[in-house]
Amino acid sequence: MPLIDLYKAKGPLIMGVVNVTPDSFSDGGYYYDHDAALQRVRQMVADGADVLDIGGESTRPGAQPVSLDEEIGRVVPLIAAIAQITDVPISIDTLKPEVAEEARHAGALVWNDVTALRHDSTSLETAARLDCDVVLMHMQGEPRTMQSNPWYEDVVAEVESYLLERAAAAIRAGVKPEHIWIDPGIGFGKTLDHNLALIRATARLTSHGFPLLMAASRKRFIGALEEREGIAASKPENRLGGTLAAHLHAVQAGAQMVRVHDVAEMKQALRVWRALL
Ligand code: HH2
Repeated sequence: MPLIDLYKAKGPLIMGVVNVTPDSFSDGGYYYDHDAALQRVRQMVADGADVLDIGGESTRPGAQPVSLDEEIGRVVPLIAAIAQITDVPISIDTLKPEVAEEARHAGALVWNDVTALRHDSTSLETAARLDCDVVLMHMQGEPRTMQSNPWYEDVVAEVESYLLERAAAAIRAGVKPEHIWIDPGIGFGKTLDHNLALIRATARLTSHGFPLLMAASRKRFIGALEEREGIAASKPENRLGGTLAAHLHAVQAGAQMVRVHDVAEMKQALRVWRALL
């Protein structure tokens, strides 16, 4: 079932992050081991995750690129093992079409691509053939250098037109419109003010008919806001308060899914938010 139908049945969805990488910015190393990752997945399912996002290559600035074989080895056996223990939909966070394809065969139902199907010339056609949900994310530049000097004339208008253009390209390639999700890409080639403007613009970004994923969890802009106010930036694992604030703002404005490291806390926040509607 497309995730949009799950959203229609359940309301705002929680995507739990499982990074199987030694160097992710927020939880790098903790879940690198297969068994530890599986344990983390069990906990996220118990905590109420609606989708599990499995990533085998970090996208943080300066992260080491991972070979195709290494990435497949990290994520595919894990996805196969997850599919054995739960019906919760699995998402593969990769920019490589070959990884998406293997992951799909192992049981993944969503391709989450931070390059919006631009990384490889076969990405668009692969997405159409795999017949799964796709998350198209905005990024300025590439992960290694994207934070060096992000610049926009009008960040909201530029991100919006990029996402609509990528959605149109996906549809032209044969991806079903109901499979398309968009994501403004918090922290991907953006300053603090760019990130704040995009979160503030959630209602506008959701007004085009494509469901929106907001992924602010533990991101650097939360620490940057603290620094702007003259206090030390919190460490990624201490950014839960900022994460919940950003995500509740987005959900209130119509975001259909949030991507988090802390599923139980996000679930509780959404429960209270919903009770107050
Ligand atoms: N952010 C990260 C990874 N994947 N996917 C989408 N759709 N949107 C995002 O904003 C996004 C993403 C980076 O966060 P994280 O997974 O915590 O770290 P890393 O890339 O270092 O593994």
